[in-house]
Amino acid sequence: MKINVIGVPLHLGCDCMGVERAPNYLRERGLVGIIRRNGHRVFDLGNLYVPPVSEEDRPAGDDSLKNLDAIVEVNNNLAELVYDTLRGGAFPLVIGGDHSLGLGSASGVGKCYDDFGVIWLDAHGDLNTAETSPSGNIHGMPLSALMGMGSRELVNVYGEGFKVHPENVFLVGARSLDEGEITLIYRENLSVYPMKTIRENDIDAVAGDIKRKIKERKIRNVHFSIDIDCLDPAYAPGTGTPVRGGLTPTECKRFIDSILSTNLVKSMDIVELNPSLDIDDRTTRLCLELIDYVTNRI
Ligand SMILES: [Mn+2]
Repeated sequence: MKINVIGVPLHLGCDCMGVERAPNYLRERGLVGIIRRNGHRVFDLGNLYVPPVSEEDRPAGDDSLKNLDAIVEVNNNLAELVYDTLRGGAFPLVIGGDHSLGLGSASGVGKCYDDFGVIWLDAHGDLNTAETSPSGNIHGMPLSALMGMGSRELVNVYGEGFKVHPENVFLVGARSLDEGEITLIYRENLSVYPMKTIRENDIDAVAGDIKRKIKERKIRNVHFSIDIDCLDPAYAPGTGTPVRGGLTPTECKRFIDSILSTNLVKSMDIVELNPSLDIDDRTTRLCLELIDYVTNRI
């Protein structure tokens, strides 16, 4: 397969430095070679430009959507690159950067396919809006924006209105949800598989349930967005908002394996690795291991 690697050195959505180093950090540790050894043609498209934002650029008194303009700009460009990549018959592998980039990548997929779904593997919901977010950090808002909820600027990235039907969204691994997110989950009847459910039913059963729903809903294309904080901090400490009680690497791989076996996954994000917060490159090595695992199966 042809795989386009797209780096997004974005930290503006989490307001914590270090995560923007991840794309180059992974490259310097063999990212492209690993994918190539799995038999793919790889094109490294480099890093998207992220405009610098200074303190003076921030609107005084309003911290409900931090760094909004720059994040919208980066996401528009990312969406176009993902769209072009899919149109060219290649697989976009988007390397973050913080998870606000999921808004752009999934929007690019949505322009290519109507019948698409999103699997979001994450310790958090990323379902906040400017109104419900306790921090104003946009990396906590991309999934709600993709479904058409929240501020217009985010909802209208790369085209007016919602990009994915709520019934085609699957949130897996959540264990830290804000009040507004829980309200949204019940209101929209979202398919959410929190860690509690995974512990009670096993990760394979969860993957099986998602695959059944994918079939039922006639979803033919899947965007798979992996936030590295889905993993337990014991294995992946190098991330900005770690939460205890996450997946083991083995469970994560079993889930990935099961979802990839559908052959419906057309694009992927791997986000929120922060090399500056890591311990002995543990999380970096795990990211490379997961990328090896994924590209061995697509
Ligand atoms: Mn996330």
